[in-house]
Amino acid sequence: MIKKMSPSDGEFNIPDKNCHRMVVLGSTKVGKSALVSRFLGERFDDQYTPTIEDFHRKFYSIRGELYQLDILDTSGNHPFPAMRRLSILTGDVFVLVFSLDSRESFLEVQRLKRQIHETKSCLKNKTKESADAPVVICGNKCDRGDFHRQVTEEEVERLVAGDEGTDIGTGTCCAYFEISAKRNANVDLMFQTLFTLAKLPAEMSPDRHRNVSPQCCEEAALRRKSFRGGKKAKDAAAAAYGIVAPFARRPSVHSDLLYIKEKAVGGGQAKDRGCVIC
Ligand SMILES: Nc1nc2c(ncn2[C@@H]2O[C@H](COP(=O)(O)OP(=O)(O)OP(=O)(O)O)[C@@H](O)[C@H]2O)c(=O)[nH]1
Ligand SMILES: [Mg+2]
Repeated sequence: MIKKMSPSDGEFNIPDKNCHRMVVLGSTKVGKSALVSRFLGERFDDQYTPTIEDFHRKFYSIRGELYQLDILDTSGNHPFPAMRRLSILTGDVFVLVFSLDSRESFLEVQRLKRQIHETKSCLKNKTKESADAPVVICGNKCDRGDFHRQVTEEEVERLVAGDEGTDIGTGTCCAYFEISAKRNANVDLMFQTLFTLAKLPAEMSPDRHRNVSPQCCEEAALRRKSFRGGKKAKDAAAAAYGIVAPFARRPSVHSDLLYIKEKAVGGGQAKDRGCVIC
């Protein structure tokens, strides 16, 4: 929902209601960055590079309407808990990743699901936002097989349903997928489900639109003009395109904080009511 445009993005003029932020959370080395790479149409990398925090932005034209999706790839080491809390406060949709071969990473996803619910509940009464933000839980590395598996399907089902003994919401906005970022297995279906849960177009999923390079943008705009009114214009309006912004910069922490403060009715009153923003 945070709309921050660099000057070169200004021409897109995307309505606020079409700007969303997807936050990817989970323990270290579970494959968050590998999953984000798949989302951005990049190749899988066997090399591990720790993430501090990566920000990406993707623009879409879907059935004639423009959308902006910001993607926050967080650190599994979470050296700054306040940053994690801020990423939850500013996030609209969440991907929680654990590795099927790591029980500890599953326990971390349990904690994260609870933290998302508690953090969003804090804003709930002050905004129209629901406490049950759309969440998809991913059991990654299913390519490693049952021999390495440390988490049972029943345990995950209980977590998704929200009845594993903790009061963490109804679970109505939660789904689970076993995926492999390495093999690109179940990844597209997982994203489609996430966007559907969030009431966003399923075409935002990587397999449901055509990726266009930023250089093609102007050309496409020109062609749109020349197609105006014709069959080609109608076809273009019905289609779905995506562009990964090449030099997207993360909005500053300050602007994120201001956004949350404005969102929480009364801003400063939030603290009096027990809602500490950072
Ligand atoms: N076998 C297998 N390995 C994977 C898969 N996804 C990621 N990996 C590997 O797991 C390691 C960690 O992947 P990352 O995507 O960097 O993990 P991360 O969760 O982003 O880690 P942090 O940035 O430290 O939080 C890398 O060596 C990846 O190549 C998968 O689906 N299967
Ligand atoms: Mg990473």
